[in-house]
Amino acid sequence: MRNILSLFTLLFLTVAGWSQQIQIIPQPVSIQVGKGSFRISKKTVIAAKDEADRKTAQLFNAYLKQVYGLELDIDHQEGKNYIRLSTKKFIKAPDKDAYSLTVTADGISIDGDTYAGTFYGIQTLIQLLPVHAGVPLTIPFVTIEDYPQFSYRGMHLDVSRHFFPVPFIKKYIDYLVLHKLNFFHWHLTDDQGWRIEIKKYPRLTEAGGVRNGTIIGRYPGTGNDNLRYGGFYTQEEIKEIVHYATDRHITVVPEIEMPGHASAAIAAYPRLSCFPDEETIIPSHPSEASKNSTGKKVQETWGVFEDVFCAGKDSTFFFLQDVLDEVIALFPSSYVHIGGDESPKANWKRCPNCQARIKQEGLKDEHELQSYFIQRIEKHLNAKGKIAIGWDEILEGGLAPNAWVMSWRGEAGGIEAAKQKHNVIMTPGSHVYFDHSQTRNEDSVVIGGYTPIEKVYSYQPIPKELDSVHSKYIMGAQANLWTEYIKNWSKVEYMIFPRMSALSEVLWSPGSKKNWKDFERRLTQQFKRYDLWRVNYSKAYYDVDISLLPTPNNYGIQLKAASKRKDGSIQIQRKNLKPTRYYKPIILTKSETISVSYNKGNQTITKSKFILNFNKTTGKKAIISTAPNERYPGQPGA
Ligand code: TNX
Repeated sequence: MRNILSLFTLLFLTVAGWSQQIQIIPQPVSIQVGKGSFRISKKTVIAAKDEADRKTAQLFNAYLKQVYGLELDIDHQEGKNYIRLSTKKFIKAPDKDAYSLTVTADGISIDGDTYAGTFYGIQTLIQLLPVHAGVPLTIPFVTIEDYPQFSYRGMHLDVSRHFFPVPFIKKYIDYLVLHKLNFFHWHLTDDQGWRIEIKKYPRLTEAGGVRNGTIIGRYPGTGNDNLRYGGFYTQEEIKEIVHYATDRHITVVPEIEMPGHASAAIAAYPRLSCFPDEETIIPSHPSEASKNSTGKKVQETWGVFEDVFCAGKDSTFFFLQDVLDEVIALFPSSYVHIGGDESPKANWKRCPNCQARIKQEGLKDEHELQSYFIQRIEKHLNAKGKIAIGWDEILEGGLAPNAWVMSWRGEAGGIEAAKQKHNVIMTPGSHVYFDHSQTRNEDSVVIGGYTPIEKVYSYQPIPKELDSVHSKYIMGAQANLWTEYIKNWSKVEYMIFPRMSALSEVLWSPGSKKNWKDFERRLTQQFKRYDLWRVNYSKAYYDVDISLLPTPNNYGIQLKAASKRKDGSIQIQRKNLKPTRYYKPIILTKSETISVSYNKGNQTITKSKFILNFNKTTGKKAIISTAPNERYPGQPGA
């Protein structure tokens, strides 16, 4: 009996162990765990018949080689011991990119409804592999059925404010792939640099691609670094990226900003401005080079600038159409993003050409002129078979007939557009701006805003305000990475990870499968995968919350530290003392610098320093001579 019992326990523990290993982000639609496991070895053959599946097989093989140092044979037929990729010729749900993945004693089968589906199956298989290299590649018996909830699952990258060369863009695409995202929104032009080669207008990159310097620190900054800063992608490089993305089932959406955020284009071709002879104003800390020269310049600071494309001159439209024609030829995607955000109307108000246009076209005001601008460009794109996407400002003055709206100033624009039966991509600043900090203890310069991973995870792309008829216009969502304060690649990674994991689950997994507690369990495993991929992810998840309160008898203050995580311990380090584990509030009676860290085993996960300065009133009883408003009594009470 005892033996049977322990056998039973062993079996139970093993099954529990196997299911423990299955920690996939984004959570699949259904997972059934069996008993036993299959081991990928040198003898395992990847079988794939179709050209597209063979491509996927090669990419998987490249992953195995890079991460585990293992390279497999790829064949048309499976024998015993296989990883078989096949994409069905009859398609169950073509818009769903569904796949199933089955692991048995003989091998692994991945069957996609579409080639993209099969490719997603491989991404899931990657997450079934060990999180450490150098161990057997054992995979539990499992059957997974899976498909995405939203058809648009995107990440954006601003390469204007700071430029990231081709190898990094490829890396970014790799990250999207590993998270089953399928749209890369490439923000190629802005006030601080034009980054895409346009053959007809070489000055766009020659002059518009370089700025004389950049402000130092957070806007308005403390000075200018006076370093010439530039970079752009040649058309060959653009093609290379698009090819790279297409192989990985990622659609690249190029963005060419108009009519605002146009300083770089105007610096290259001043006639695009309503006032070609007016000098560019650099509102804070211009570089020495810019101070010592006149004329139009590429911006050196951040924000919104009045010198926008002139809507009064037909030549502006001809120029933009030429640019878009070259862009269209480079990007096979059906979508072109044309910006439309933050375009001040001041220049148009005082421009005789713009005012004449308003009269001629019977427009009410400059907002309708903006709408005229976008509609005219949209018509050009539609005629070439392309769909225009714009930021939510394109609603103002009337939406272009077929445009998709990207809702960034909250969800209101998206709701309005969906009600008008326009397709919508949600990118609200409140939940998916990855340029906001994800920790309260950020020690690098960031733009502001606080968007921790919990907040991203809580996001629901379909707003409650929409009924079932209109909610189908919500195509999905996207996180944006504006790079004013992101100068290098490790910061890119630090800002996107681990929030991208939360985003992927928001967009891929069924609402019924979303569960923060369970996500946390899988996230801990995902951190190990990040380590395996050598990405620089933020440890904000382990932040220790500090609160300060007066002692009951007012002789000092008590410092309380708390962590939501239970898998480690809090350590406190005070001057001249050994670090000690935190158990209860610490009483302080004089100024001190304290380090607080979160530790797991003997590893420090996060550490922050607090400088506490005492003055005569610190911790003392305060007497308030005027009673506070009852709605704002303070903490705790008056
Ligand atoms: C607003 S979001 C912008 C960008 C800035 C960003 C900073 C949007 C359409 N425009 O130009 O980089 O805020 O968070």
